[in-house]
Amino acid sequence: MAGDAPVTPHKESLPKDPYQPTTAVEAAARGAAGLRGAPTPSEVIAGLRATSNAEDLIQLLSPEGTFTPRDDFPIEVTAELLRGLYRDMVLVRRFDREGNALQRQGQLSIWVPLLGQEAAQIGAGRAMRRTDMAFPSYREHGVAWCRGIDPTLLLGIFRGTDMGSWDPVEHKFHPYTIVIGNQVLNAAGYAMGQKFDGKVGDDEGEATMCFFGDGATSQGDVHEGFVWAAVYDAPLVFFCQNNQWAISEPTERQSRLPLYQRARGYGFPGIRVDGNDVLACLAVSRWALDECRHGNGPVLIEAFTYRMDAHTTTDDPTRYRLSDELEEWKLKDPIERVRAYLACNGYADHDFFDSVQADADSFAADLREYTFNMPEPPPERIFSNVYAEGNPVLDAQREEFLSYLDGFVSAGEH
Ligand SMILES: Cc1ncc(C[n+]2csc(CCOP(=O)(O)OP(=O)(O)O)c2C)c(N)n1
Ligand SMILES: [Mg+2]
Repeated sequence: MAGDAPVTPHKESLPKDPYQPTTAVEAAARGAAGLRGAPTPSEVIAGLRATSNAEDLIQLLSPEGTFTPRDDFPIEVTAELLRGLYRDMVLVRRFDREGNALQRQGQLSIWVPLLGQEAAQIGAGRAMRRTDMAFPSYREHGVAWCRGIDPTLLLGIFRGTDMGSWDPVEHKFHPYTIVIGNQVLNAAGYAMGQKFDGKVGDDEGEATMCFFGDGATSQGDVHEGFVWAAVYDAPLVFFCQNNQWAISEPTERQSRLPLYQRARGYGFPGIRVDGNDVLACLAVSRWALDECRHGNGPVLIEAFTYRMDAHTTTDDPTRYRLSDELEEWKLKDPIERVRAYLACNGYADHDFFDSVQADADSFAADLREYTFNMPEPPPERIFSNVYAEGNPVLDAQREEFLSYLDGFVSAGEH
């Protein structure tokens, strides 16, 4: 399918002088049009956080629920599409809030909230095809949802009894990765494999999407992944959810430039999307995946969003950030803007919103019921999925372990 890929157009159109700022945000971040040396700290922060410049931030649905189409990222907005995205986001948020509450009740050891990042994850997740592969970090419950993972399978990870027992090949969704940035290397290798196997080059091509945070961009693994993917033209969409915090470290401790602009240094396109706008995330992700499946990858997407809750349930964000910031981002809530658009355009009525609410309530009840009665995985599970094929040493160890368990059980019976 692949054939000899021509030189990709996006690479020819990259600016010749990499030091010349191309956008207002970059100019702000680097000081007045790059004529001065290092930017001041306030210029850095202003540049990193600027979200009002349409030139830099792809937005289709405003926080007030106004839709403005763009020729470069066309999307057919139908009632069915919007209702589906709304339902996805409401259910995923409910999953997240239940997970948080179950941790507080002692049912889970830890919870990693996605609150505020629903649009980024559902937009990206719904842009993927079944044949595409996803590599998550640990916060991607919304992407897992889109990949058809039974949400209860995520709960064992946070109870500490399981490593995630879905089949990564069947769902094309890699296990959660806690080691920051490490999945970027895995994803680069996988996408290079797609390229070597000739699965790239036309509309039927495959692509990979890799999810990581703003803090992860400071990891060596991410740099290495960018380099490998770039020089092999791997069909890889790097999807960075910039939620502006890496636990207690703000974005200005990670970069002097908006993160999407790092892509230029590696020779592939970077784009910043409003991460709280599900339509923009969907349209931009579809475009990026399409570039990749046609052999024009990789692409970096920076989804500019905000972590509305703590890093995890072990974290207390009031120690390091002001509540004003949260209040400001509540006005940009990803779900509310879709609800406003649906209601104002007659795409949904009370019955629709009530039925989604009822679905969320029964989903939550099922999750609680499951968690209170969560089965412990059998101890011999530790031997599963260690190697792709059988291994005599491991098989012998499993037998020995099973007979030990037998003895243990019989001893307990006497
Ligand atoms: C290699 C490594 N270093 C440090 C940590 C501890 N750690 C866990 S989450 C985290 C912050 C990650 O921030 P970011 O990449 O922005 O993702 P977010 O949690 O905001 O989604 C750190 C430093 C880790 N898990 N792995
Ligand atoms: Mg972060």
